Amino acid sequence: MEHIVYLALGSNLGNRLANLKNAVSNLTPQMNVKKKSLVYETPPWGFKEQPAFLNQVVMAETYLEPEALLGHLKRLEAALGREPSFQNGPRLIDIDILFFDDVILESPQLVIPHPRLQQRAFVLVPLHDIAPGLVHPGLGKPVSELLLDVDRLNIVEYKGK
Ligand code: PH2
Ligand code: MG
Ligand code: MG
Repeated sequence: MEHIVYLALGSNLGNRLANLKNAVSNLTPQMNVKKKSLVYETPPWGFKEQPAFLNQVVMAETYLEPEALLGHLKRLEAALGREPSFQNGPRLIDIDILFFDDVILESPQLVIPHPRLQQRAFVLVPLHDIAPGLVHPGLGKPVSELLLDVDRLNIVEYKGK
């Protein structure tokens, strides 16, 4: 069965924009990217003493099931040069699963929807670009409402330089 998934991408090391672009273009052929948000420059959340991030959200179709999708994304992160860091620490590329259809899943490896997405303006702002009416299956609220409860200060569209 074909699934609709939303992914959050982030980078704050190296050529951040190239890292996002490489990640999106290498989601294929296992995934068919249908929508892409703008790219935003965002202040680091969680651990503050690190460079600013670029963040983007994409919507894609895939036949992969959740665990296989996670494997695909982890292999892609490694292939693009990601090295181990600490929780919320700097990274060349991070690709997180936000939503997988309206599945609610909690396994030791994977929690869907992403458990912290509702706290993160760097996810909700780009997600709102492509899916304002998408309802969070656990919280029962659309992205447009979730966005009202986060601080989106200093999140700006990134136009490169
Ligand atoms: N990712 C994190 C921790 N903090 N902050 C921003 N602005 N953007 C991120 O993608 C990000 C973060 C852990 O994955
Ligand atoms: Mg992450
Ligand atoms: Mg991650």
